[in-house]
Amino acid sequence: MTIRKILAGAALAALVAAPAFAQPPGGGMQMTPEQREARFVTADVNKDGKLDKAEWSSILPERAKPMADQMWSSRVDADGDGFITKEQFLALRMGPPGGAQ
Ligand SMILES: [Ca+2]
Repeated sequence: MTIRKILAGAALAALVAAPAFAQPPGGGMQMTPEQREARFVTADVNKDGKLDKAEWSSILPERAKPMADQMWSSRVDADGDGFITKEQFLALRMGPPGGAQ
């Protein structure tokens, strides 16, 4: 009886735990590199392979747009050339405002 209970419990635990392995680390909230690249392509409306501030700010979430100027100059276009390349875009950490810089 006790052994049957333990076996049943182990089987149940395996069933419950199994779907967790299908989830990416972090609960799937992070965009994959492929999704980020697709976003860059969407934002690059003039297809010159880089984003200017207007293109970049067009893909910001609404709540982040009031901070677009500050984010652009302090974090995004850090070298101040007026554009970000795809490599720079993919390297960005678009974390919540006030997070680690
Ligand atoms: Ca562009």
